[in-house]
Amino acid sequence: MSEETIFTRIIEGEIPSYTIYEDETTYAFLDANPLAPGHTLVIPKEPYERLNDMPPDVIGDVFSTAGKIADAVEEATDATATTLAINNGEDAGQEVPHAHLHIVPQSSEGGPKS
Ligand code: DGP
Repeated sequence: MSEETIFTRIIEGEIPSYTIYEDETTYAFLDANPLAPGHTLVIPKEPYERLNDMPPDVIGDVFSTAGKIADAVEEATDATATTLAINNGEDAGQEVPHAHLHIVPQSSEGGPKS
C-alpha cells in the first residue's frame, strides 16, 4: 500500500471531483486534465501505487467498474469507442502514485474527441 495521495483526498471528498461511479472498492471521476471530454479515471479506494501492487480481486474490481461505465461514457460524449490505459510507474508517465485506469473517449474520426 502506498502513502495517501491526492486521489485519497478526492475519495474522501476533501478535494472536489465530478463523480461518475462509486462502489465499495472503486471510485470513478472525471480527469482534471482531460485528453478528451469525458476522460474518466477509475481508481481502487485503497491507495495501491501500481497495478503490480494490487491483489487480483482489486484489479478485477477496477476493470469491472470500467466495464460498467464504458457505455455511459461513450453515450455521454458521442464517442464510438474508448481507450483504456494505465501509466504503470513513474517511467511510464505515472504522475499520481495511486493506481488509476484512464478511460478516454474516442471518435470514429480517430484520436480523442475534442
Ligand atoms: P497519470 O499521468 O497516469 O498519473 O495521470 C494522472 C491524471 O490525474 C492526469 O490525467 C490528471 C489527473 N489529476 C491529477 N490531479 C487531479 C485532481 O486533483 N483531480 C482530478 N479530477 N484529476 C486529477
